[in-house]
Amino acid sequence: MTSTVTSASRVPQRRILRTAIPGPRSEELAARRRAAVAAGVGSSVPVYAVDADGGVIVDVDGNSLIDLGAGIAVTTVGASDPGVAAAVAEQAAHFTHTCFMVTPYEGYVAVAEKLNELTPGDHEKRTVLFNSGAEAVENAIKVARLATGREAVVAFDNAYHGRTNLTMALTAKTMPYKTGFGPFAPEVYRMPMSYPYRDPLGDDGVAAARRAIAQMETQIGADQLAAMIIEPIQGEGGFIVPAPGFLPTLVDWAREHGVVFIADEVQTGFARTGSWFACDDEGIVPDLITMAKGIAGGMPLAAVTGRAELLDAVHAGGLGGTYGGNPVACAAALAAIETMARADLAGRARAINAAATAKLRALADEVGVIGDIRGRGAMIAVEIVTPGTTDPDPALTKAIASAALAEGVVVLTCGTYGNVIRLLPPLVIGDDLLDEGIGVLADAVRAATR
Ligand code: PLZ
Repeated sequence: MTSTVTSASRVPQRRILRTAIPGPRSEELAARRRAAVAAGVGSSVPVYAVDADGGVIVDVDGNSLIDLGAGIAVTTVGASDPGVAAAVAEQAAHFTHTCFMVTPYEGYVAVAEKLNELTPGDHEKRTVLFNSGAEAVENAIKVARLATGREAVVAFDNAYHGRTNLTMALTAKTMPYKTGFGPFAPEVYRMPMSYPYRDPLGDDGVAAARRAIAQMETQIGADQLAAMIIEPIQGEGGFIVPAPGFLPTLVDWAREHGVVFIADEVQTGFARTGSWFACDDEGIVPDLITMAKGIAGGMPLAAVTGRAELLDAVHAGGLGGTYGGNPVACAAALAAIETMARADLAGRARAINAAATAKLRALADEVGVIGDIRGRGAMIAVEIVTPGTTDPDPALTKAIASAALAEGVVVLTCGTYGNVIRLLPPLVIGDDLLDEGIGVLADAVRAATR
C-alpha cells in the first residue's frame, strides 16, 4: 500500500477501549439528548465525540474508535486536517458571512473555478454553491427544468437524493426517509436500475439501460423529460455499482434527446472512488454534477457544476440562498481539495480498495453470509445474505455492525434491504489502523455467524 499522510497525526492513531461502548458519559449525554433533541434524528453510533483525526474518533469516555465511516463519506481528508483547520480559523478571523448575494468575495469564485476545472469534461462550465447535498440536487433539477422547458424527471430504483420534498420524491426507499411525509413533488418517474447481484440482466449494462430507456419512451416520452438523475455508484441504496455500459448508454440516449443528465456525486465525489469523480472511472461526462460531503473537509458546502448554457439560462436571482457558498466553508473546500491533490488521496482510495477487498474476499471464503463484495476505491460494501441464497439478512447485518462497534470500530450499514455493510474510511487512515479495523469487522462477522 502507498504510504499515508497520518504519520504526523495530532491524535494517536490507535484503537483504545477504556469503557464499554457506550460508556457512562455517553449514556449521560444520551439521556440529556432524549429530553432535548427531536426523536426523529437517529445516530448509528451511540457515543459522543470530543475529538477526531486521521482514522480515529475519540469519545467522551476516552475511547478511541477506528473510523470506517468518515461521517458518511465526508471527512475524506480527516476530521481535523491541519490545512482545513487553519483555513477555517483564518477566514473566521476576518469574516464569517456577508452573503454572496449581498457582498460577494473571492473564495466563492475560487471554489467555482476549481470545480469547473476538476469536474469531468472540458466544456465551458459554471458553478453555483449551496449548503447540503439535497439543496444541490433540488437546484440541479430547477436548472434542468428551466433550461429545457420540460417538467418530468427520472430517478432510479434504490436511489437516495435527500430529505427535502423534491429529493424525497427522488429517493426510492420509503422507510425511514419518506413514510408519512407526503405528498411528494410531482412529475418524478422511477426507472429500473442495473444491480448486477440482483438483476436478471446481471452484467449486461447495455441491456439494463435499454430496459430503462424503453420505459422512459413509453411512460414519459423523451420530449417531456427534463432530466435524469443518478448516482454513478448508489450510496444509501447499497453501494450498487451498475454493470459496465449502463451509464454510458443512458448518457448517449440523454444527449440524443436533449435530456439533462445529472450525476449525483454527493457521496462518490472527491477522490472517494479513486478518481476525482466516479464519472471519470466510467468515461462519462454529465451535463450537471451535484457535489457535497467530501468537498470541504467537514464544513457544510454543496455545489452544482455543469454546462454553462444550462446554468446561465437561469434569470438573475433565480438561484441562491442566504448561506450558499459561505466564506468559511469555501476556505475549507479550497484547503481540502489542496490536501486531496497533494497527498494523492485518489491513489490512496485505490490502495485502500486493494487491501480491504483482499481481506474481505478471504473472509467470504470462510463464512456463508457474504453474498457480494463490491464497490470502487474507498467505497466498499459487503452484502449479507442467508447462506446459499440471495435473501437479505438485515438483522444479521445490524448485529455485525453492533459487534464491530462494541470492539471499537465504526462501520455503517445501508441498502434498500438494510443488509449492506459499507466501508467509507477517511482516506488518510493509516495502513495498520485500516487493517486492524477490517480485522475486527471480520471477527464480528465470524462471531455473528457462529
Ligand atoms: N445525494 C447521493 O448520498 C446524502 C444521507 C444520510 P445531504 N447521503 C447521506 C441521511 O440519512 O440523511 C446524499 C447522498 C446523495 C444526496 C444526498 C443528500 O445530501 O447533504 O444529506 O442533504
